[in-house]
Amino acid sequence: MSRDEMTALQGERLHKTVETVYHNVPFYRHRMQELDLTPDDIRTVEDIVKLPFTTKQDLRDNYPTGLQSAAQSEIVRYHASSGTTGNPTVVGYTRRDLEIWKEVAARCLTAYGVTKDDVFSVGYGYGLFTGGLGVHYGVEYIGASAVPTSTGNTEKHLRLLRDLKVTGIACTPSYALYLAEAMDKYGMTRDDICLKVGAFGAEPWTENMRKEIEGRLGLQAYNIYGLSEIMGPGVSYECECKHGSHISEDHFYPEIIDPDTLQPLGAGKTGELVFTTLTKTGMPLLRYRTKDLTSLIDGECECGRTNVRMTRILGRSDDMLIIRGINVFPSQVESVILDMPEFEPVYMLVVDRVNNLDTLQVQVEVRKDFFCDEVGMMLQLRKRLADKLKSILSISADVKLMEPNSIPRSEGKSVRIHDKRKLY
Ligand code: DLL
Repeated sequence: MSRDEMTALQGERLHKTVETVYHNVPFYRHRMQELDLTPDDIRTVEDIVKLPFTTKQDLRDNYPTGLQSAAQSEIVRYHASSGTTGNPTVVGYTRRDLEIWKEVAARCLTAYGVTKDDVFSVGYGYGLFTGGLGVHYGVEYIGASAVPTSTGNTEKHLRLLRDLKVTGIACTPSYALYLAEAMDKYGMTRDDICLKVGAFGAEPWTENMRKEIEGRLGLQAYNIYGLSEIMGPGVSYECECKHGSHISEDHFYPEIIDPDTLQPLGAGKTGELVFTTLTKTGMPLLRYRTKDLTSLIDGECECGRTNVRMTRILGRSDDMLIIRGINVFPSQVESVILDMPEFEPVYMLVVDRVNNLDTLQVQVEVRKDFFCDEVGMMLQLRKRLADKLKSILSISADVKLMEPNSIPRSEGKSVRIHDKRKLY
């Protein structure tokens, strides 16, 4: 599509989206009324800057379904991802949303060269996380054979890669490296498998990791990006040029803003990525602040695709950590600790990568009155905290109980995260 055609289509879809949320979502109607806006003020994509932003906090404040636009009877699926504290972010999809999601996921796979002749292993988690089911339906849609391996059980995964002659795989880049390592352990080499392509995302990765994964698994490694609030995997994807990820901008309109001033930044400038959904009907979002830092690459790609590209995610403008593909906010850990009278509100999260798998250790100070030499009691306390953390974070943390006053206090901003992972 030419730029002019795309801009016209986006303007039309934007107007329709704004009209829909204005009438169906009180949150947006009030925000727009505060700004003295009606849907008629939003006609072209240039008008988007008049609209209010949406944040994860807004989703939390309207938990669970306050921002839903479609009637309950129209929602056919829910997914959920981590909120900044206890409440997850819930996203409802209509049948039409799932159709579009399937199509954008299939676009990614097609760009990687996947066809109906491929056997494709989906190694993202199936469940509330969007990775598994999101990629799965794209694989089926193009007629390739989906193998829903999900996460865990690496030995069975490797066996299936070999025996089903799997040619494509989707998983986090760190899990891809973990698989490569496990192959050594089980006495397999890359000649025992016939992988050709991999779709890696859900967490940041680098060019060096790409080289390493490609070398060890013998495949072409491509980026896949997405977030559940906007859809899930498939918001953007690399093509064979591996120079930026093409955004499905006919469905998700991207902007880059300065995270401090909230002003739009020009082409090529690095800032926070913001998306407005253009076709979603379950929970359309206006100017959703992803907190992901990146820049947009204008102009046509050598592959011939005309849709705009984004560079790799360079970081976040908030303190969200991605651990084993799961989003973790330090504030979630804090809220659990503050709820338990046995602990001081002093803690430290130590994140590391051991054998290509992320680890999380939560160090927390036990209050003087509760600290004791009785091992059984301390073990019980440790287990209670570990269980609560597991249920809130969806990943296991190694809890380390610390003596009162043993975690260093800082004079300025407290340092609560020690991320030892090196994205080399
Ligand atoms: O991670 C969706 C997804 C699943 C994408 C599978 C790709 C593959 P959430 O759990 O909502 O959704 O997390 C979204 O993960 O805002 C980024 O910070 C990060 N992220 C996702 N993909 C990439 C990527 C899924 N390719 C958050 N590179 C986003 C860097 C990524 N970060």
